[in-house]
Amino acid sequence: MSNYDFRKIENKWQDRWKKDQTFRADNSSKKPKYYVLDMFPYPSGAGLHVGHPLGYIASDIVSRFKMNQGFNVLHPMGFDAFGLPAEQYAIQTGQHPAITTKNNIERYKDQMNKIGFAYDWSREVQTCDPAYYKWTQWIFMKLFDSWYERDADKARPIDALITILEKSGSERLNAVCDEGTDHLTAEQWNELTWEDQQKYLLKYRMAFLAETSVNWCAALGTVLSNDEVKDGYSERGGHPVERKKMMQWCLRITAYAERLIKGLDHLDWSEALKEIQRNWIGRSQGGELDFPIQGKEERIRVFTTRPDTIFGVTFMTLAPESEWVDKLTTPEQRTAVKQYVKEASNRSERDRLSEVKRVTGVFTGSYVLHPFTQKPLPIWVADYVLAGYGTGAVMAVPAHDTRDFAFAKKFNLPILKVIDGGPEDEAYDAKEGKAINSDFLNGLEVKEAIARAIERLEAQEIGIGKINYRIRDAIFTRQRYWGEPLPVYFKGEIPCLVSEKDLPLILPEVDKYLPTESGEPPLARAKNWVYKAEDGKEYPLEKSTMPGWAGSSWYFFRYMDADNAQAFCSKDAQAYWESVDLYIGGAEHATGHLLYARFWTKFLYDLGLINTDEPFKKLVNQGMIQGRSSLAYRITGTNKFVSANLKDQYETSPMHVDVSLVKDDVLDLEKFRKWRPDLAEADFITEGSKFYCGFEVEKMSKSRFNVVTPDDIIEGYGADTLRMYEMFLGPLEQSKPWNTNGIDGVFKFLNKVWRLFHNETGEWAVVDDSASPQELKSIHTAIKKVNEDLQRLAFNTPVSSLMICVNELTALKCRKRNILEILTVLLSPFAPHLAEELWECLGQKGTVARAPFPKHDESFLLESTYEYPVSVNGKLRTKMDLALDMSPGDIEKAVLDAEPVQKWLDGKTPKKVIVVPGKIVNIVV
Ligand code: ANZ
Repeated sequence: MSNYDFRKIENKWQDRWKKDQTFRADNSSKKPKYYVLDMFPYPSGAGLHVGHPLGYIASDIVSRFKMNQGFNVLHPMGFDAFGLPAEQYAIQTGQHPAITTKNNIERYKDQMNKIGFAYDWSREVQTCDPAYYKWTQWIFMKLFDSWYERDADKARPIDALITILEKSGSERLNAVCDEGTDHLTAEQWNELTWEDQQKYLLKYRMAFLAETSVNWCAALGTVLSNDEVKDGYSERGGHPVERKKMMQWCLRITAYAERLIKGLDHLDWSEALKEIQRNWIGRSQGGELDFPIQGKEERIRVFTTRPDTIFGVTFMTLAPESEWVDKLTTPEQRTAVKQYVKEASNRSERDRLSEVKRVTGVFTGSYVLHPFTQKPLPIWVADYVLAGYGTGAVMAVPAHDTRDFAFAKKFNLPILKVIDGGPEDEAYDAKEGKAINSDFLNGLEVKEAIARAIERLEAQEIGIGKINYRIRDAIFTRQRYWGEPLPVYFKGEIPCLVSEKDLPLILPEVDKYLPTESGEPPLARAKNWVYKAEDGKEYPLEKSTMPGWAGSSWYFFRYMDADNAQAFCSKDAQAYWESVDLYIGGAEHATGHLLYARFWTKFLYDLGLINTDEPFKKLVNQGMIQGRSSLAYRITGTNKFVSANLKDQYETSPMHVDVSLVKDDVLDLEKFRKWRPDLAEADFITEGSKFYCGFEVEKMSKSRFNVVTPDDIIEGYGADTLRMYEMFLGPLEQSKPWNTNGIDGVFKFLNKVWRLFHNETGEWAVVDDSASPQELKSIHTAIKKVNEDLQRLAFNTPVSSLMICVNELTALKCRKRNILEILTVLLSPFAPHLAEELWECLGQKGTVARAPFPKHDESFLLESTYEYPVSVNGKLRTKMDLALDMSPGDIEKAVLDAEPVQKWLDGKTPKKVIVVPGKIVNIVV
């Protein structure tokens, strides 16, 4: 090969790797293991753009580096293949989502293979594959068949709960269950009908049915998570979303709240990411206390983080959804309250919390009594109080809480500052009598005062200390087609699991992917969507499917043992691979996927099915690659466009232009006119002969015509250039715009590497001579840098080090085998195709991916020679490179023998030779 023919090289090695299964990981190896994982993609119709592979390239470099270091590396890839886009497409076109998904996956794999990833494709998973979702369903069954025992602090099989209930009832049970679950004695339990026992168990199961208030999007026919709703509209499609109560499957993630927080301490994740999870889980320590209702026997319970402010309470606020609202509204207030509750129900939780300025509320007409002072306090309804948090009721302390303050201001309610435990308002104090004994809070720091207040509340049986978590149980159903069917059928109202032998419960065919006319999910359209139970009778199956995050909550275990038909992952495979050593993916999964995956891992661990309770030891969020959009400025209301630098002279509106029509910001007018029929007649005001576009850095997307695909780059420069260039753009975690300005430089670099091994006429030119100290120094400097940088997951700096090294070796005209062999291995994680080719040419057997990674030798990095300035009679005449460890006598001899010095001596014997080792040689004649 005369020059760097990247197409030929890359095709050759991609075929070879596939044929030889080079990157197949071994489940029973004596080598140490290393598990590198990317967050698997949802295969969208648009394919990969250059932003997607950023993380994949980084993880691939780490995988290859670890292979070179002698690890048995697991580096798999798969597809998160259930999801909304394929289903929306199905609704529009009638195309089965399975077909769309399959096509998209093929496209993705093709694109990935062209980048030369070292994946073990034999372990590929697709979440929509029945052989895979069988186990997703199986895990769901385990969740249904488990409960959480607080004393043991873990999930246990439901049978253990049944045994406890039979023997001793639930009185002494310390378990996670629905709010307000009544206690039963053993007798009561044993006397319950089967139906009632099942209903009771549902209050404890880790997967349970509950009526929940959800974001219902009628247009999409499904429930959306809070993340998927923006300002009352669906993020996807912008359809209106309303709050609605629905029966939903939920998972009791709240049982794991504390463990999910504590587990973070031991993970090698960024502090920022940990903080996001901590905030999401939202632990708050405080107390719950009861306020008696005036004129009634009942009490309203509130949750407060500041029980020490109890003497500053001047009113109470209830969530509009609170069941107290209806009970406490007086006839005079009924119309106003009804109206208010209706309005509030259409505001999303996020809006209700964030719109601090929009203070709204309504008086119920009723009062509670202050638990210490007995003073009546008005009860209001306010939508800043959330139904699902705490008790849905707040003791309002306007002097100490901003939202309560705003509310008190707006509705003219008293504001009472608490100083040293008691109220500031002496008049109040006097009027209400001396019964208030708030002395117990005097002179304490807030923290102490809170503790003291809780003690007092508990002693007087007014309240108890309580830790609350903001996280809610996770809704686990979607009223959609393209997801895993829940392995559940109904005997009347009672949900029952299908038998394990009937898994997978295959997603049925339907005539349309829409909800039915009566609003039932698409599965209601399936013929015969029933289950034949052991009693021989047929029962209706659940019609909702699992949410998108089901399959992604455990896929990292499946890769360990992907073909296992007997188990989701064998114990042996799990014992060997244990957990993911390095996980790379987008920051947008901070609260969704990463929490669910941790939750399922802890659950499987509790049941003894796996050996670890954290799935991802180290995690890195790669930055986004933004698009660099091109804009052409249209003179408003015309079909005339003006070059960017002249645009201020006109009234213009920018229009996105496909980036493929633009080079160095200059628009190809010919192509532009052909781009769209309405532009065929377009006019231009140019600058000289050129028409310049403006630009904007923004998200890469089809609608902005700024998408660059890896295929485009590979076509022009090859995958090795793409890989190195993406790394060269900057630190992995940073977001950066795609900008091809530097790509030529990287391409030239790889050509330069090629030319180190080949002479001008393209022939192999590597020689067996021994290396010089400078060559050794150059390569060992690179070895050191690359090792150190990859160790700390820096990918841009080793690319520069390799460039420096190649420049130096080129300048030294180094074609020496022992140097170039090292260079080839150093380069191989970054530019694996080129490295394999050179490795083969060097006569090496086997893949460069398994060659030992070079280690540097510190002694080569030290300066071993020094360039002595040699003066004759005080005038600098020449310079000489001499070893630093030479004796002054040897230096003198070497200098006097040297030809340039002989010339200056002109046959004379020097009178004096002054040698300063490591500095200078001076000759006096
Ligand atoms: C009295 C008080 C005085 C409060 C004070 C705060 C400051 P975190 O930290 O988020 O847990 N609260 C309780 N339940 C609520 C609900 N369902 N919706 C909205 N707000 C609720 O917040 C707990 C505090 O938020 C509680 O403590 C309560 O107000 C309010 F100087 O009680 B606090």
